[in-house]
Amino acid sequence: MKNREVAELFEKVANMLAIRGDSIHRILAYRRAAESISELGRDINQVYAAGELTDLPGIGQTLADKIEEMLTTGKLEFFERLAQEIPPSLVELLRVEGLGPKRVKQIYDELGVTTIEGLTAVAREGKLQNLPGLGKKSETKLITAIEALQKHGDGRTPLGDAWPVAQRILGELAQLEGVVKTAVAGSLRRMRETIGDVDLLVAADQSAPIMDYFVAMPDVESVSGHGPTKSSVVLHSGLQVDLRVLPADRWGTLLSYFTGSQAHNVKLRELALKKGLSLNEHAFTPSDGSPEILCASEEDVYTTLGLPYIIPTMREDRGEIEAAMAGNLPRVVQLGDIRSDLHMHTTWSDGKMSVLEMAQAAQARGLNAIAITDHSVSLGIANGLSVERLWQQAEEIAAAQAAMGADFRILHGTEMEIRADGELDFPDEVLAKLDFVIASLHVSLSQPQEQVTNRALNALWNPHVDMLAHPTGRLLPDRPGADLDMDVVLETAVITNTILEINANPSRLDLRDSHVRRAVELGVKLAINCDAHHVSHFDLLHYGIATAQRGWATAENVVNTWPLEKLLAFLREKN
Ligand code: DGT
Ligand code: CA
Ligand code: CA
Ligand code: ZN
Repeated sequence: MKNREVAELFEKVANMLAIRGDSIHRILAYRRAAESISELGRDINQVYAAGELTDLPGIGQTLADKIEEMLTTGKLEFFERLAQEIPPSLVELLRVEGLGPKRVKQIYDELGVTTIEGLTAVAREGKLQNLPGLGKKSETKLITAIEALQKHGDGRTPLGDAWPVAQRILGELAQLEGVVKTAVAGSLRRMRETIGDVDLLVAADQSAPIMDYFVAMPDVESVSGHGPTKSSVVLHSGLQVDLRVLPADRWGTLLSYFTGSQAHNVKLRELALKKGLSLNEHAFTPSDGSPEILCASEEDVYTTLGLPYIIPTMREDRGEIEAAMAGNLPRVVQLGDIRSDLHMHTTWSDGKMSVLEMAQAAQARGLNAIAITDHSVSLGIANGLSVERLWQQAEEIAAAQAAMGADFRILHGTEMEIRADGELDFPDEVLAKLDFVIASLHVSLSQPQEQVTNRALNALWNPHVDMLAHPTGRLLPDRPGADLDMDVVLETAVITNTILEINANPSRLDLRDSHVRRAVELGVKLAINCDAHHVSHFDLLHYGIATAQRGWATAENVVNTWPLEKLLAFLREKN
């Protein structure tokens, strides 16, 4: 079996366990394992052969045994047994908005429905409305939700598509009378690279006028819920948006609960229980009958639990709660820490602005240095520079440097192609004269793992190469990028002291969060760059910062937070 097949089977088991009503811990364990394997940069069969399965995050001995069984027999006995009880096709029903595992179980038990087609049929025949807890209204909503699913699918939306839409809607809601606070929540606030649905929160005393405005917005295609505390809509783009409205004195618990992740919340609730408190979106409720504790801020929620504040991007139950309890939660890199941007393009290749315009825009955003890194000759499609044009460009850079003055530094660099055969686009004597050398994989990304990994390694071993940009070359949501052996790439980057990029463009986010985490553990140097082709792209930086935070990177790990002198000294030492 391949990585994807193992991950999918675990994900399916997690969902079947949820439908069966199993313990949340068991469900989350399978889900975590599925995630861990799908993020793995190596062949799971190799990890197994090396006896290293239990080194993977979220894989203990029990799950390692199950993986071994799958890899050696192609089957999982536990799944087969579970399937006797819970038909695997029921998992499909969870894709329908508004259908949770309990409801799916009920519809299966009472009506024998196992597929979406079966569900549509019983809904149209009016058989759902007679089930306990369901009515005519929920039946109609389910039919709408099935239609939305069939029309738009349920693929996850890239972060960079969902974020601006959420900000615009929140901006509109913030204008309404009586609105005290607004926030995004859910995976969007945690800045996951893809978003299932958008969760918005509003604090206000009166919810009705806000809900009425929300469901009537012009970009709403259909309304799948319209209630006093929660409404849900599907936009014409297919994006689903949930809105919750609650009074401001409960804001802290509301925001904390709906930010998730679910696994993080489960741990918070367990901590609360140990203190004799039950925690939900409304309040902490003491078990001894004393009055509930309201939290107006998230800080209050963490303080009540005896914890320091944990930022949303770290709330994935990847050890952050344990680290917070032990007092060694890292201070991860912040937007304000960034002092330079080391990867951008101008009209010399496929950028839209001049060197001076890029420098001025960067300075206006508070940076004190940039590297101009246009494409190299073999990337003809992006008007890559020949050696001759590269030296002509040096003159424009010198002129722009003179215009900017001593407070701002423009480095002359290149984003050099690693060709399909692994050769670098410029000879060493050219690279030696540049201030900053990026190597990139843009072509032949679908080569077999060993071949494409060797190309990356060839660049890392070149002493003039300072940074490997967007290492895998993936494009969200559909182009997976090169099948790099990430462990080898990261280990080589440590040995050669080469920077790996966290490309902030939301269609890249490459390195991705889990690779950043591994890089930080190994001591790889990182840089967070916008790969700007236009001055407006400098505003994408926050996506890269969030990805770095999700990988627990500190400012020290990220070279473009360093003072300019320290950065230049590092680059000089590197050739
Ligand atoms: P998504 O939408 O799939 O990208 O992921 P989330 O994390 O945004 O999940 P979503 O939209 O289902 O719910 C938003 C947050 O609300 C979630 O992170 C935690 C909280 N939440 C929602 N439903 C439940 C639940 O049934 N149990 C728990 N513990 N938390 C929930
Ligand atoms: Ca969500
Ligand atoms: Ca939601
Ligand atoms: Zn670039």
